[in-house]
Amino acid sequence: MSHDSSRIGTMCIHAGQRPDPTTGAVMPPIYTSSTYAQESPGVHKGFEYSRSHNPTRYALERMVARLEGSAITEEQDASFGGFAFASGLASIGTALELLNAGDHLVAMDDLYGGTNRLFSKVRERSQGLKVSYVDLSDASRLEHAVTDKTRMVWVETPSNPTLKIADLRAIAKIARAKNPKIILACDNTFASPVNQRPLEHGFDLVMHSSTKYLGGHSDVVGGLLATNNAELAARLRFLQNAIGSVMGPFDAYLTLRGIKTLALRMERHNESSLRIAQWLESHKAVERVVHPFLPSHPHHEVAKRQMSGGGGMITIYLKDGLKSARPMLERVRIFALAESLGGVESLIEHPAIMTHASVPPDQRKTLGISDGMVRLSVGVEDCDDLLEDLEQALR
Ligand code: P1T
Repeated sequence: MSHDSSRIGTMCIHAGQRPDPTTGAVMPPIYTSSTYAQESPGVHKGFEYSRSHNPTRYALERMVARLEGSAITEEQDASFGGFAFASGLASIGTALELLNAGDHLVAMDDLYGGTNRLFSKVRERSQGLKVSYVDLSDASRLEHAVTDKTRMVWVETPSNPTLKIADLRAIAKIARAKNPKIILACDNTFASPVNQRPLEHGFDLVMHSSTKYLGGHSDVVGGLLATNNAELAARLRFLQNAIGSVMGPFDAYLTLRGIKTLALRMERHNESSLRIAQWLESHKAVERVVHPFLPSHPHHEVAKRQMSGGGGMITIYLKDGLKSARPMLERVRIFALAESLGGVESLIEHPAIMTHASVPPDQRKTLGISDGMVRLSVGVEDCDDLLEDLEQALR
């Protein structure tokens, strides 16, 4: 059983996978053992201790590395340049350890609230990082933002929650011209590797909150990194073990199981969310609808070039602010009022009060994270039911 297809639907099931060498099991066993017996000190089968090496975690790590288009071989890195962590934020925390104290980081201005909090309230203090928040949906702004001390550019595209699109290729071109060694990192959570693969656009590092689309069933928290740069892979392998915020084997198994249907699920997320976004655009209670594949999106052209589908996220601005947002959020029946996204079930939330409450109010104001903003994660239910649910809630 082996394959070399680079088609995403096949890759989601087979990439980096191989039958278990002892039994032939087609799904990797959940290896719970925290340690591995050695024949003689230092003589073992490549597995010493489960924080450092775990076969179930490796199976997931190989999968995400291949899905993101890494060409790293097993000789270069045991899991092809993929790394799994206890949460999305744990993976970002480890990626930031690639930097030294005092380094400068250019970050997208619109980021998940927890990422913004990690940068500004933790690592600026504990690591002395200097972070510039820049609207990278206009790549030319990077020209002026990069300094002699810039060591990393951190992009979220589509961004959370305003769904801005950054032109990855343009950013890579500008950054490389300034300094080829700057690490270009992209949080690919909203797109998933089915819709967008940043390494193909010249980025070095991809990050996922696998809590979202990759896991896909709102039943597991996790984070992933993938690189196609062997030197970065070696540093990440060291850091993953040295810091130790690794994903456990049960979670790795669940995430891998989720990924098997990722391509199928994304097809439905892409299709239903676009249909709902179009419907919302003509609704009288709605002031503005943001979805990357709507022609009205300010970065629609870049989105169409860079992404094969628009993803399942929609952001809307209601005309009467919180006065109409609160009753709508209380009245939905199929959409669950909850943080998170990317699961099979539809979720809806209020970024200003919920996911982005940790973003300072003045920054929220600049970004347009207002009281009338509502974020939808369109699930894979029957789309007619979702439309009816939104219709009755908006009424
Ligand atoms: O929650 P965790 O697995 O630690 O992932 C953090 C994270 C990182 N990046 C993006 C783009 C994210 O959306 C998240 C988590 N986001 C939510 C919980 C949310 O509702 O937006």
